[in-house]
Amino acid sequence: MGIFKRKHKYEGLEKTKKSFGEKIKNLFKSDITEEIIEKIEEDLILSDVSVDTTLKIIKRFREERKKNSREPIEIFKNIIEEIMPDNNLKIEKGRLNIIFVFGVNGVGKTTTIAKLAKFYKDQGFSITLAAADTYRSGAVDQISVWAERVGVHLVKHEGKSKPSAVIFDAIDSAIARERDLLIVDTAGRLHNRENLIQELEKLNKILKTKAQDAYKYNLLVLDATTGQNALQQAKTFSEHIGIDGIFLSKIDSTAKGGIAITIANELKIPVVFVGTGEKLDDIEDFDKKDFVESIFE
Ligand SMILES: Nc1nc2c(ncn2[C@@H]2O[C@H](COP(=O)(O)OP(=O)(O)O)[C@@H](O)[C@H]2O)c(=O)[nH]1
Ligand SMILES: [Mg+2]
Repeated sequence: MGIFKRKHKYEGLEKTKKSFGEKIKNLFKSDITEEIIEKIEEDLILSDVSVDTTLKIIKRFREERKKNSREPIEIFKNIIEEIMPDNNLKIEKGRLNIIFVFGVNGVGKTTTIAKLAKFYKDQGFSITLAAADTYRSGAVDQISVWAERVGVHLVKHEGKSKPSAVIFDAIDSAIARERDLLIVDTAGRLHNRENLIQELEKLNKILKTKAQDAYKYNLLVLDATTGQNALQQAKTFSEHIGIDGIFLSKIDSTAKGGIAITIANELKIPVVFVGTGEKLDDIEDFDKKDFVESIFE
């Protein structure tokens, strides 16, 4: 079990389980010859486990097998777990927690925020959302609808405003109301990538300096269906804004859930949630052991 209580078993992983998990599991049923190892390697790569990560897994597997008499599939699962960092998200009541959400356009940020709000509201947290995507027309309306549906407080500005102004107000409001959790929505597209990064750097700084006592967590949303592209996005963001954890959205829409393993290994950043659909409850807190068990069960 993870740090959180599991609701259900990664239902959104069906596609990955069928095309990746079952294939590999079947390979492990035969004698582990060189030919089988090569096939495992191929299947890992086909499921968006990067070449580097695949080679690392296979190398460790060979080493472990020499000194370990456990079932090969168990050794294999264990290696995957070991290369993924642990879930490090620690939202606690009785203090202000801030989740700063960012990522490129269309990855699912706003939907994710609604899911997170519901997830924590169901656990008794008091929540404020900040509508700091002030660039795209319709963005404020979209988050307003979600906030109402979930039944949480939203700080937004009417008319033209700057994201920094919304964040200032949202922090004041969250502190004044003694909220447990403030979740900040941001834009995913400005004029260009450089612009977006600069804006996010600014917002990050405001959050850090204006809410010094808060527990702040920078959450990057990545779309699992974009595969290796997601990895590139994560690299770009992490060069400029610290990333504490990753929300991997749309895992229901891909058969290549191996991207979770790649991201975790190559960036050394934990995946802390996955999005498993478009509805409010389509969210799973991430536990690497459960994840690996679910794929290969
Ligand atoms: N299948 C699936 N769709 C998702 C998921 N999360 C978000 N979406 C969809 O992705 C699209 C973009 O979402 P949105 O929240 O507006 O993205 P944003 O631009 O990053 O804020 C919408 O159609 C969402 O319903 C998910 O976990 N699974
Ligand atoms: Mg949005």
